[in-house]
Amino acid sequence: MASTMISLASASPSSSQPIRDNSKPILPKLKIGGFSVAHKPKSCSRITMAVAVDVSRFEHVKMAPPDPILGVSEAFRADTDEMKLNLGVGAYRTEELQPYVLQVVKKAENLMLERGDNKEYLPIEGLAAFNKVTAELLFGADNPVIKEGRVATVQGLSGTGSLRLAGALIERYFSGAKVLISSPTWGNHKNIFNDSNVPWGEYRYYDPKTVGLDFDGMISDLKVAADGSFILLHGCAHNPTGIDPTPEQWEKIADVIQEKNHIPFFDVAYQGFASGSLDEDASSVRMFVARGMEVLVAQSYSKNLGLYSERIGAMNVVCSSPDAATRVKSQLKRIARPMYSNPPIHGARIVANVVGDPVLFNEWKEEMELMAGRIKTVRQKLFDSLSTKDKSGKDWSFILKQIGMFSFTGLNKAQSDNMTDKWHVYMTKDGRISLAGLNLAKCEYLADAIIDSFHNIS
Ligand code: PGU
Repeated sequence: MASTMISLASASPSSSQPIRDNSKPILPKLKIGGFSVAHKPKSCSRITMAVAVDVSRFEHVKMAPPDPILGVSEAFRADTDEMKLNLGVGAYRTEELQPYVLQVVKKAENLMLERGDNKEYLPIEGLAAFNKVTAELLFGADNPVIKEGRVATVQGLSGTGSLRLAGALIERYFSGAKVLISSPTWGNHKNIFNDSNVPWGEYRYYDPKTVGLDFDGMISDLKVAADGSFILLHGCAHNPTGIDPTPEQWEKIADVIQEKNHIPFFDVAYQGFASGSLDEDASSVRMFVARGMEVLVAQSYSKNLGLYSERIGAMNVVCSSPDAATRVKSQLKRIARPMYSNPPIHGARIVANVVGDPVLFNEWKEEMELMAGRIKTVRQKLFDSLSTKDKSGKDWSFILKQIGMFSFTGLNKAQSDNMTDKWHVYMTKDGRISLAGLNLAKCEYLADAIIDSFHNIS
């Protein structure tokens, strides 16, 4: 804490308020009621008291609330119960509930060591080899938009940083345009657009009655939105609900977006994690692009390559002409430069090495299928355990219909609190559990916790 001298001057009425004046000479101090008060001789016409108080210049800074997702991991770490289970953050764990570094990642890193790759600054737009393969992975290598040079791709600080770049681009060039996000969505979307000063609204997505997609609600909300809005869509494995539109529904969504001149803005954080197939999980994005639409796509390698803290992802803007793509890219670089100058190289090289090498690429696909497969196995086991143990007749089959890392249990906040307080199961308060943090051994325990919370807490 800093000690601040406050001078109290009483000579003129206009200076009767306490003033901060660091230029005054330090005066002899008297102790009054715990404060040190500086004393000045009587002959002086101005009476000045300098009060030294222990006061921080950050006194007005309020405590921020814990993050609804990453804060759950902090609480988990502090819990000493041996049955504790962290189903909060969407991070893949092994059957032993340990973090997993993919074998292909280790191989790519060894390659980097063998080659003696340096650590020079990357260009503002990132590693060229990464930008090339990431766009190819997303759109398909032989997609005309790539061949025609119509995609502006810049490396971003994973999915979040890439979304934030797009937020800044929208704020600068589409002043007043709204971003419409699904209700519910990944919590950080709202923070990203708030901090980008981009207005946002919501479209209906989840129907608690059917525990499924509120397709009609979604379509009518897209129809009434102002023309030319940005529509944020989860490319696959919708977070938190695990409910994706069917291919037919995607087509209808694209119809409305085209009719309304909206701009589709995809967040692809789980390519390969929903179905186990990279191509299948990119099919929604590719369908919009095939219609000739201009599309924004944020990509993340946190989950599918397990590169969480390497912060590697990309922002892609598909434009109707190569010229527009060049200009958009130049502006994305301009936004990135004062924010973080240029992105980190390590994760970019890993992705470039894995995706750019046919042998490693195939090994990656196998490992991804393994990860996606383990999640599907615990999903099935959780459903079986719930169905066997719960005698109430409740239909738990929605768990099997959801895809990706998460299950949206339908538990409310009080029930979710019970999961944590009584059962030491850490999860987000919207009722989402990450099945990637669950193993077969703990499915029965989790089922007991869910049944107790669902039936005994209102
Ligand atoms: N978009 C969606 C839909 C996500 O679920 C996530 C991660 C991201 C983007 C951003 O991930 P990056 O690591 O920045 O690439 N959501 C996880 C991870 C924890 C978090 O909230 O950042 C989750 O548990 O929801």
